[in-house]
Amino acid sequence: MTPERALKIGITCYPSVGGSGILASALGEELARRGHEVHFISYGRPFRLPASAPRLHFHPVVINDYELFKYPDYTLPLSVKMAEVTRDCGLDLLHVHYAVPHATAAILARAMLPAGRRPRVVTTLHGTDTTLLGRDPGYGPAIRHALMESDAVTAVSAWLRDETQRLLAVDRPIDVIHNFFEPKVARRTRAEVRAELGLTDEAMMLHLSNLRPVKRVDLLLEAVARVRPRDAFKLVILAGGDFTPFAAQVERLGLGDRVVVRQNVFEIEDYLQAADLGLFASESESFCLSVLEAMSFGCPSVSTAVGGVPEVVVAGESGVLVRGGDADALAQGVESLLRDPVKRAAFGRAAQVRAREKFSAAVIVPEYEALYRRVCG
Ligand code: GMT
Repeated sequence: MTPERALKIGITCYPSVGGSGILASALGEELARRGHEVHFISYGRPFRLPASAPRLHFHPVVINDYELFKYPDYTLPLSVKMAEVTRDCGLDLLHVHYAVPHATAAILARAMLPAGRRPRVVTTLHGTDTTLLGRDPGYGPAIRHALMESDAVTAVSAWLRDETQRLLAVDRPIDVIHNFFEPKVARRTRAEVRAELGLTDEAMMLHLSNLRPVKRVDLLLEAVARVRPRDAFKLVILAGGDFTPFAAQVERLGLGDRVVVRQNVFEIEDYLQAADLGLFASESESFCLSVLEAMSFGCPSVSTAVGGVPEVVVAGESGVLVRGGDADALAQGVESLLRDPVKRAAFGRAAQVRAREKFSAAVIVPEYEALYRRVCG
């Protein structure tokens, strides 16, 4: 049997803190490790991408801020760069993460190239590109067009696939390829991290997110304030956004000595391995990569059962899921795990096994490779 030819893949994502960029970076790294040539095309180097690795390339998109325009445009220079890299490096396909504006730019790039040099376009939907922007009449029709014109569309959960088909009336097939997480080795010991956070005997409750309104950090703090006994835990927040708007609420709820915030942390593994439970109160979540990151370290979470989260966590087995918007239920879920370390450990073990068996690179990356082979013919 002849070995399959390595592919030349362009990847576009948001390079800053955010689940879609994290996933796209990890995918690019894994594809390059498997022998493919991977070209990232974006306005900045994705923050979790290694500084250098074999077969991994980065092509910056330069955006000029012309006085003529009130708002600088990114879509056109991105499409020109995509076309240029496809032509110069002989890319087989462009895989764009988050539809806006990446899918539109890829469709335009493909149209700019002569027949025979055109790349296949694969669009991966991550969540708010459908659930927020898809509802916006100023974006919806353009997103729908880009999805209909893509050679393949994937969604990170079955829930997101169904939402996309419903909200955008997209009657084409959408492949579900769940997210994956490949934990790196922590740099510090659990004891070192706990000492840095000022933890003694308390359980470490962890929340990590970009703190956008959809994450309902306000609800999360309300829930934490109801947890008893209050000296049984500390809440550690790894903030990929500005926490200062929540400082007043922390004070009002008397949580000043219970909450520790770390801003823009790169070594998340250090904190994940030290955590005893995760807490997530999102009002919408297509997947929730952070829950999976915690699971990979044997850390079970209490989370709202919204969107695709029930596809990640098996309630009562690998974590606790509660009704969205319910601070009491979140607090009770946390207490149930704080009170019962044996149950917590059992959930943690089940979570880690599930993360490895369902959502590891070894399971998910071949699904993307199979999809690429399918569209490339
Ligand atoms: O809204 C965010 O949290 C960012 C957004 C993104 O595109 O970076 O996250 C979405 O994609 C993540 C990776 O696939 C998913 O884990 C998140 O659940 C999803 N967020 C929402 O659906 C709100």
